[in-house]
This record gives sequence, C-alpha cells and structure tokens, in this order.
Amino acid sequence: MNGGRTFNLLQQWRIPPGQSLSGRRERLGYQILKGHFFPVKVWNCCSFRCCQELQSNVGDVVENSSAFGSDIALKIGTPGKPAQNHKSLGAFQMLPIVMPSIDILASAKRKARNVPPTRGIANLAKRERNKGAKQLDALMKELAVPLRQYTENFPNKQYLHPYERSLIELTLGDGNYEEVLRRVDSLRKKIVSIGKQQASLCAQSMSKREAEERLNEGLKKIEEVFHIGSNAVEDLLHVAKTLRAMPVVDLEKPTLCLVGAPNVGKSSLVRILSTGKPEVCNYPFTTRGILMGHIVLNYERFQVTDTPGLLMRHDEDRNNLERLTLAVLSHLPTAVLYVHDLSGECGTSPDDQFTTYKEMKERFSNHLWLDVVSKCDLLQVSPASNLQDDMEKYKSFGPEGAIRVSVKSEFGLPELKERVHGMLISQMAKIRNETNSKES
Ligand SMILES: Nc1nc2c(ncn2[C@@H]2O[C@H](COP(=O)(O)OP(=O)(O)OP(=O)(O)O)[C@@H](O)[C@H]2O)c(=O)[nH]1
Ligand SMILES: [Mg+2]
Repeated sequence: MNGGRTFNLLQQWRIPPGQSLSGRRERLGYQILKGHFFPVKVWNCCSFRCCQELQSNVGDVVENSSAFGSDIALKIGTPGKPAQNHKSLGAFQMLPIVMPSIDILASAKRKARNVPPTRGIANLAKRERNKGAKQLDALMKELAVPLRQYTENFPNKQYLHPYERSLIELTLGDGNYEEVLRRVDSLRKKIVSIGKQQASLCAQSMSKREAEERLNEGLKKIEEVFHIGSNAVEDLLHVAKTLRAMPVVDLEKPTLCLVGAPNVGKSSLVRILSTGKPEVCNYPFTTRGILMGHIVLNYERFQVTDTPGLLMRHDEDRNNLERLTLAVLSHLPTAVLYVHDLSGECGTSPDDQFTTYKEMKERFSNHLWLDVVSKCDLLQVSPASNLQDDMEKYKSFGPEGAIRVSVKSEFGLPELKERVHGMLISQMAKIRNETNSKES
C-alpha cells in the first residue's frame, strides 16, 4: 500500500470548504458515468457547458392558438403540475426528453415552410402576405411550444422527495436547475415576442415582393433569436441526462448503505456483497456518487448503496460528495454498514474515524446498524483486552461488536454476509411494519 501517497492526497482534500473539487474529478467523470455513478459538480451558473462531464418530445402546435394571442404562462415555481408527492421517488425517470436545439430549429423551419396561404385569396399581394404571416406564426409556435412543454413538465423541485431535491442541489449546484428552466422560458418569451412582431409586419406588406422580403427577414430574425438563446436548451438537455442517469432507489425495498471515511474499503466490500461493481483505488474519494448494487436472497431483492467517504469535519465544511452520503442517510430508509479501517492505510487516523463514527451513530440512531473493521490482513494480532479508554479499545478492536474482515484474505466474509442478510431481513420487517402502521 502506498501510505505516503494516500497521505498526500488526503492533505489535498483538506482544502478549505467551498473550493472546487480537484482535477482528478475531471479525469474520472466519464468513467464514473459509464459505471452508473453520477458525477458531482458545482456548476458555474452562467455556463452549463462545463457540466458535460457529469453524468423528443416536442408537442403538437396548439392549433387554435394565435401567434398574436396571449402569452404562455410560466409554470416554474407554481404548483401547476406536481410530478409526484414528497413521499415517492422516480421523478427523474419521468423527465421529458429534450431535443437538441438544432433539431428543434430544423423541425420548426421545415413545418413552417410547408404552411400554405389560406384558400381562395385571389389577390397576389394579399395571398403572399397571408402566407408570410402564417409561416412566421408557425415558426414561432413550433419553437415556443416545445420550450413551454419543457418548463411545464420538468417538475417543480418543491414537490420532489427530499432525497431527489438533495440530488438536484448537490449534482447541479444550488439554484441551477431552476436557473436553466428560467432561461428556457425566457428564450420562449423572446421567440413569441419577435414572432408576433415579424408576422404583424409581414401582414402589413403592400405588395407581393414586400411580403416575400418581410417573410425572409422575419424567418431570419426569429432564427437568430433562437440561436442566441439556444444554449439554454442544451443545458436543459444535460440536466435531463444527468438526472436520468442517477441510480433508481425503491423505497419499499430494504437498502444497505456502506458508510465510513474515504479509502477504508467500502467499495471493495460492495463488490463482494452485491452485484454493484464500483471502482476501487488506493486514494480517497474514488467513489464520487451513489452507486446501487443488489443482493438477491431467498428470491428477495435487496439494494446496496456505495457512498463517498466522510471526513471528520463540520457539516458546513463538507464537500458535495460527503453531502450526498448524508442525503442518503437522512432521506432513505437504509440499514448502515459502517466501515472502519484501523490499519493506518486509509489516510484518516483511527481517532478521526472514531469521532465521525460517534457523530453519525448518534445522528442516525434510528437506522439498523452493523460495524465492520476492514483490511484485517494488515492488522496485528489483538493485544490483551485490559484497555479502559474507549479510544484505545476502538483503535485495537473497532466499535463493540464489529466484525473483522479482509477482502484480500477473505477472512470474516462468510460471517459478514450472514450478518448483512440478517440485518436486511430485519429491515424488510421494519419497512413492512411502518407501512402497515401508516395504512391502519
Ligand atoms: N490489504 C487490504 N487492502 C484492502 C482491503 N479492502 C480494500 N483494500 C484496499 O483499500 C483501498 C481502498 O479501497 P476502496 O474499496 O476503494 O475504498 P473506499 O472506502 O471505497 O474508498 P473511497 O471511495 O475513496 O471512499 C484499495 O486500494 C483496496 O484495494 C483489504 O481487505 N485488505
Ligand atoms: Mg469507494
């Protein structure tokens, strides 16, 4: 093991709060996304392009609505269409498919070009200006309607389950979800405004030629406005992709959550215990998102989540990775498998691990809980147990009742699996009891 390197990396992570995560994340982002992790990034408010590393449903034109009619109401932040209630998960899987702006534009232009003049107009100038106004109106609607559908059908954050709300804030950055939707809506308003203006101008043309010129000019102007604001659509597309890629959690199914300091061997245990195959590396914060694996036991399917490591620090100093872990513990009914590394290899001292452990145990005392001391192949044979001090006991044995295991030598793994299965069965009974008492 490379203890020195681990220590240096850990020191890098003891950076002041709020500072952006290091370049390693940039390097890891793609792999993590492929491995079903969702990467975490505090987005720069004005540029969502940088979020590409993170991990069509264009509606029909409203036939009867006139381009000169009333504006389309903004539904963001209004209780117009709650995606679901606070108690269920799954909103990210129901997000509308966002079309790339280039496709929206191409489709709108094609449809607008095919709009004919109203039948029976004999006068050439009248017919041309009627056609021009109708085509400009059509282009405006074809662009505005999908944008309106996006702003209406992306759920209002306040209606989401608190876990999903936390995911939005921690992965996209606080306020950025709403900001992108606001920009999309602002683009829609600009399109409606320029569309009305150009169609009205065309409708006032005095000659066939003038109507043709105004039509071409109007189409160009609408396209220009759309083009200038189109990055809002691209950003919304990335928001949708990022949120849709997040692991799906079933609240009715028992879930085991692995928690502990960075680099203590959580992901190695997830690989042993479940179908999850998170990345394992000898540096802290290898795991940069929530990964779901499964355990099938007696035909029952259980969920396992790997989480980013927790350092000993105050909540306000925690990075977004640590906050994700806390969001899982706070909002999902999980059983905890807390991993302790007393080998001195992980980069967090046993003293610091003990402090964080005590805090978490107290804070999440309502969770079923199992302690495991990892990497026991690296531990000395236990000294005599006449130790009085809690900390000294912890350094030698871990918390009371902890199981000693080693992924390398496979020591303790059968016992761990048995205890984990037992805990998940208890978790299932707990969930059923809670559901029954809510129903009665
Ligand atoms: N000797 C030994 N090394 C282990 C054992 N379990 C894990 N390791 C090593 O410890 C290092 C960290 O393991 P991970 O499973 O990535 O640890 P983690 O807690 O998920 O780390 P983060 O995701 O960074 O928080 C890797 O180099 C593993 O090979 C073990 O039982 N014995
Ligand atoms: Mg990990």
